[in-house]
Amino acid sequence: MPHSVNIVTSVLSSTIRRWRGASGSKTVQQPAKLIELYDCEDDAECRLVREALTELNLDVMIYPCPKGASRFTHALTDAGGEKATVPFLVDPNSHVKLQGAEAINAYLFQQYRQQSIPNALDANFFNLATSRLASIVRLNIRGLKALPSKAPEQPLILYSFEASPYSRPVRERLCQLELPYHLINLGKQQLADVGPAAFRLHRGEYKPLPNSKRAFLLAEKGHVQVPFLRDVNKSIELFESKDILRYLDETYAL
Ligand SMILES: N[C@@H](CCC(=O)N[C@@H](CS)C(=O)NCC(=O)O)C(=O)O
Repeated sequence: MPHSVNIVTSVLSSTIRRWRGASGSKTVQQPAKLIELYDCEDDAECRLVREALTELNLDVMIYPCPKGASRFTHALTDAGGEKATVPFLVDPNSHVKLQGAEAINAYLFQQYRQQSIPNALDANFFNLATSRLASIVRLNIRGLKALPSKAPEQPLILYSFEASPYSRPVRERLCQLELPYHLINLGKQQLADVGPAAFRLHRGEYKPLPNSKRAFLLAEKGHVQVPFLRDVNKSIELFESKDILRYLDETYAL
């Protein structure tokens, strides 16, 4: 599929979900230990969980489990039993293990915002239906299937936010290749963050919130743009979605 079509259907996907998972809270502190999520990028419930994680500004270790997956299926059943399925969340901070978007999102909001789950992220009929539709427009009608791949020694690191149209194709490929990744959520925290990286709606010098993950990325790399991939195994850092997709295929697909 041409990259432009890939991005257009990704925009459509985010629009169907009304751009949930675009904004993130102003929270600075991350929990002491990284939350873990067994996830499939095009699964309707998994999407609702990832939207909640962006909204709560929580980073997470993603263990991709696409159709026909094998790399993390044992870890998933070890964590949740024979019938465990995605989305499955492990929070080592509170020793909580949960399955399903409803239970996971209720837990995340209670634990990390002391609030009940907002309607927009509840696993109700409407949200599940729009989340399914958001996958259908990506034209993977039969669902994301595992592709043969090499396992990296260390997980990759991806800066992204759930609704980012440029990041979604990268997350899908990471999922198909069953590549584990530390997902750093960079949801929009203020008006100045809004817009594509090349022409933000706010004119003038871009100033992220002080002390935020965006501010750290700006200080380190000179600009803030997602997707941004770090592969510590190969000492590679890449900003452009097209380049990242090519890199993943060339490096990890078999
Ligand atoms: N040409 C880039 C475009 C990336 C881009 O504009 N990403 C948007 C999010 S979808 C972004 O970084 N916006 C600025 C921000 O979130 O601060 C690519 O293909 O990766």
